[in-house]
Amino acid sequence: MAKLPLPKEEYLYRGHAACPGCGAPLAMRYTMKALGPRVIMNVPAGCTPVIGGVWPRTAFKFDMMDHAFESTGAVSSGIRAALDAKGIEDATVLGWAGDGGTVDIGLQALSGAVDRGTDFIYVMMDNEAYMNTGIQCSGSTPIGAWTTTTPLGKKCEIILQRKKKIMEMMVANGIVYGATVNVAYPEDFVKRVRKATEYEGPKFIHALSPCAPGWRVDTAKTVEVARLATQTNMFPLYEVQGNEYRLTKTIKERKPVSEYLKTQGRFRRISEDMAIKIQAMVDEEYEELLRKVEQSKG
Ligand SMILES: Cc1ncc(C[n+]2csc(CCOP(=O)(O)OP(=O)(O)O)c2C)c(N)n1
Repeated sequence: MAKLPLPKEEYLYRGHAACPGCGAPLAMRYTMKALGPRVIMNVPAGCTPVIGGVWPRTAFKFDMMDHAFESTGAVSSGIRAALDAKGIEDATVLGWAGDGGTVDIGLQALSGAVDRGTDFIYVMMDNEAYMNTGIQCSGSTPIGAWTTTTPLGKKCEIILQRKKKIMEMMVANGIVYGATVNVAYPEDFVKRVRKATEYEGPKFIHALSPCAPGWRVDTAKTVEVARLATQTNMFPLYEVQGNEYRLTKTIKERKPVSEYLKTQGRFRRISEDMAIKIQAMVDEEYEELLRKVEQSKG
């Protein structure tokens, strides 16, 4: 892939309060490099407002508004309406929430904002659990993962749940542009967020972002692990314009899912049988994605 020169500007000061190895500051840096400083970011409870640090100091070099957990979509529509009323056209409204705040608790407000056709970008920072309150399972926790609310007993079946298909839900809801991105691929990340700015209306970015304590990973390895998620097709990278799908990263030599699973303590109790089932599920979902890509070409 041709390398995109990343803008030098940084919108996150050093000394922020993220854990070592956290993907969220990377996701924020790449998003802000793509959008520049004319951004009004609104964030519910979760890791992100904590990463900014304790008032009166902040690590963020941009406007950020903190609000109630369920409201990211509604607050985004409100900010957009206020900007429109004032005739301000050059600012981007950025809704930013964790997976819990998106696929579960904030889903209704997000759906409403998309339904209203709000001109905004929504980034779902997916660390695959409610991390800020101590690693509880969310609707985006992947199949087979340990969390504090899905403890691993002898019967692993209790955690055989799939991630909610949030991109599919958003496409059905009527987004004008959607993309999956991964902090392990910065150039692609910046490209997709930049592309989102070219469209008017609701845009949805699904960003995979590791959490070292939650995924039970060495803090130095999180980017490596995130990259494996895409190299194994656990988290394929693609974009959707209207209903048209396009792969944004083609993996020439796909690695087995077991390689991804074994890098993380949260999957440590997965049996061989279950790993085979997960591989089959990943293959099936990837085939489904390829079918959509093919149909889009025709
Ligand atoms: C309505 C409501 N329910 C629960 C909480 C408690 N709470 C604060 S942060 C958080 C976890 C957020 O998880 P997620 O949205 O996945 O973001 P992350 O912490 O992983 O960044 C929870 C449950 C809250 N603040 N408001």
